Amino acid sequence: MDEIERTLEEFEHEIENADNLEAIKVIRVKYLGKKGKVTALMRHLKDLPKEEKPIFGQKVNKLKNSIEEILEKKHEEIIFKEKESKFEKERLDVTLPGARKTLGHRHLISRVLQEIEDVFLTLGYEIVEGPEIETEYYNFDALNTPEWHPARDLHDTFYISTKDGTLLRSHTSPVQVRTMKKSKPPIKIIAPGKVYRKDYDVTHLPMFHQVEGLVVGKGISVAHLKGTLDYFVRSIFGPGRKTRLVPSFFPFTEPSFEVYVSCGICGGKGCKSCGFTGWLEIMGAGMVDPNVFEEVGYDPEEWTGFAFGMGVERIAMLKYNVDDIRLFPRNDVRFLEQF
Ligand code: 2NL
Repeated sequence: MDEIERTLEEFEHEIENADNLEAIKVIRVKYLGKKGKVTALMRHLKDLPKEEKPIFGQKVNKLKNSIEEILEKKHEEIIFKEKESKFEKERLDVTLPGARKTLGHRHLISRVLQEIEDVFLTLGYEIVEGPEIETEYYNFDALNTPEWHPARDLHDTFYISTKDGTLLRSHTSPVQVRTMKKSKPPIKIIAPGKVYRKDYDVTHLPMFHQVEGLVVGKGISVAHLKGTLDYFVRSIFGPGRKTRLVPSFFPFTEPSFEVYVSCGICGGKGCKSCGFTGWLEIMGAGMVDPNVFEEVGYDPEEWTGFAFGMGVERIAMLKYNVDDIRLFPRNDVRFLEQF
């Protein structure tokens, strides 16, 4: 009887300190297993005198039932605690704001180029493209550029080979020459693309983007050129802006002009950003030189035309008030994301 009492006390002490399922299993085997303490007490029953058997039997049974009950309770308790600590570890605050994804966008130069193209598409122009590796013939000769012209200099143009006259085009005019040679007038085209010049400072890049335009027809005059440039300027810079033509010179146009737009900052009064003139230069233009028409097989007595050429980076600088052209290809996100 004392042994039963002691077994229970011993069991209660051990179960008190058990804190995981493995420990419970060990205790269960130790007491209720085949070689366990309770099982041993059961076996002891047959050695007792007949009259002591019922009482002893009852007590051992009670002991066995208590142990089973306590083990079961402890088992559930541990499972509950383990779940609780697992949930605590996996705790998630669903009310926290999400991590915002930053969205990229197209480069400012791509967008301004698209805007320029859209203006001329609206006016019914066709977009034509051509090779960036050109020949001296298409880049200079066909455009009435004399042998001695400084633009042909090794210091200004990237020659690939001076032997066969291959070079990186310095403007997109050769695309227009190729188009005129391939098709008959009337034509109305723009030629956008990359061009290359040996220049690098706040207003010049060795590679920049150009859009040239060419219109050839019967009776095309400076009035058509001025009207077209006026429409272009107001589409890109806003309806309040004025356009002005100033006499200039290019080998491929006669007459030639520098095209100016009224300053958007001072409204034409004169300020620091327009050099106190009230005007900003945006492109070159002119009436196609008869020599260029002769070269491509158009009769200059029958056809006239105007042409213009602009730098996309320059248009972007004027429109968005950027003071250093080198910021565009530098691609610093802190700059790019401002547009
Ligand atoms: C400038 C000046 C210009 C042209 C480009 C052109 C093309 C042909 C015939 C005649 Cl095929 N002219 N292009 C005409 C005048 C000016 O560009 O300063 N561009 C940045």
